Amino acid sequence: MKSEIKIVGNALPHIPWENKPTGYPYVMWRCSKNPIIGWNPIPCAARIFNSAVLPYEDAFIGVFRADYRNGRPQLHLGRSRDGIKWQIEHEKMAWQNESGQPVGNSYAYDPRLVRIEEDFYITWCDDFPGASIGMGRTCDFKQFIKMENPLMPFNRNGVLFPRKINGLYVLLSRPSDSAHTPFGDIVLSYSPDLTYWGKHRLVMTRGGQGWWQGLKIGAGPTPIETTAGWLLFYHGVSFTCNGYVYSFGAALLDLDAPHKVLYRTRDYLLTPEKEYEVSGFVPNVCFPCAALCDAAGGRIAVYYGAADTYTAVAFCQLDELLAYMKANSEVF
Ligand code: BMA
Repeated sequence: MKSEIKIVGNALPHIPWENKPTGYPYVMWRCSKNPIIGWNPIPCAARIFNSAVLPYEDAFIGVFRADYRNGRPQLHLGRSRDGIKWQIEHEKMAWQNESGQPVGNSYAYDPRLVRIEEDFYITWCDDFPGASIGMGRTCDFKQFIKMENPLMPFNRNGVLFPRKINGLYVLLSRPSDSAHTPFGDIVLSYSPDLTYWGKHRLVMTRGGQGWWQGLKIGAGPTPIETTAGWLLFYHGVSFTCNGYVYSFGAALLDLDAPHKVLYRTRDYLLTPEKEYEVSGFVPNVCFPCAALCDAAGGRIAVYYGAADTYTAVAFCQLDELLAYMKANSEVF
């Protein structure tokens, strides 16, 4: 029986999609074309991963994390007709301030991309100095305006909700340190104008029974509005004797008070298993930063970085995912 719960949004008939392989027992399955972006994809960059995409006009657009051959990451724009084959621009995105003056940066990584009303907003990890959340906007993907940093350092994984809630913009973030942060919980903040942020609330903490999320957690793609709550994919990290392992799970947040967690996956949905996830520049990383949704079919395609080297895609169906989350939830 089909559930009555729906994605709030538009139909996306051309969403990249593959049906679940027959007999596959889990709720999330990988795209057979993975990895969709491999080593040395453009002349300046050795690796493109942890990137964000959206439907745009009758195709797709994305902001990509490109790690240069000197090791530093920058943001590049990319376009695709099918969401799988991407043409990434060879020059990094050029930012200007509100007065039209060019602004540079020393690095930028882990972008998220969201449409709010008529504008598109990009959040990323910026150098404030030190890891902090950068925020910018565009209305045409030609001119990019860097806005004020919303929060003080150190912070990462800034993710905006796609609409105001009770008249306020909402930003998820993960307070951190300036290095490889051995802790981290997800909080949210409200703003009337995308400049001044406050009313900070704890959303959820690391830990619980799920050792996969025992060390730290961080928001992934833009939350997906459903009639039952906001669906948030998030990464969770476990600390092993061989280093960090990045998996991802999901939570359902209350529609009107999104710091309230309704369900949360006790087990991961996806963990590094495939060669392109367990082996690369940083082994054992699955790091989701974007999701495309087809509201008509309840289909969701999650884009994730694999091993800090590749871009990959995994699929799920809203009905099946929510039923699984309800039956296997641990909220703490
Ligand atoms: C985190 C971020 C991510 C990266 C992950 C694994 O701290 O820097 O960009 O994918 O580490 O290296």
